[in-house]
Amino acid sequence: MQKSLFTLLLTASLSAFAANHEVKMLDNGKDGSMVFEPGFINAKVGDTVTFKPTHKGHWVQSKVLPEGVGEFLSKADQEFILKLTKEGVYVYTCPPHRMMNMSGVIQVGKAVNKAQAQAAADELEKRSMQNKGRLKKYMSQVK
Ligand SMILES: [Cu+2]
Repeated sequence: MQKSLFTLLLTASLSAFAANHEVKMLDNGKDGSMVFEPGFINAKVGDTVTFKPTHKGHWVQSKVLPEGVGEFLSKADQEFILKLTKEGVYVYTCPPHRMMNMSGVIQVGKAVNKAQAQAAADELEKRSMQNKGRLKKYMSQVK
């Protein structure tokens, strides 16, 4: 009883400060073609990220996640809400536009898995044919 009340209060206090971050999936944005906007987000545990299918033909797939977070793959042209349950760096991509460097980064609290995220981002960068350096720029904002 005591424990469930504590959980309830904790959940309530977390959600009171939780923010939602919106990421648009675009054919063209401020950072170029086939792009998540914004491509870098600094968030807190408990926040959510809503991926908006602003233009058609995009979706989102996880590449690197903090330990204990389940992989995700959204459906094409559908809004997708990601709940940020653990701190660390989240790297994600748009499968059909991975080669165009349509990938993004979310930092939640401390970047506990930064090395792993950096390695995945470097690999995505290396395989990109267009928009070179964009994901690298997003990763460089991880503190
Ligand atoms: Cu895309």
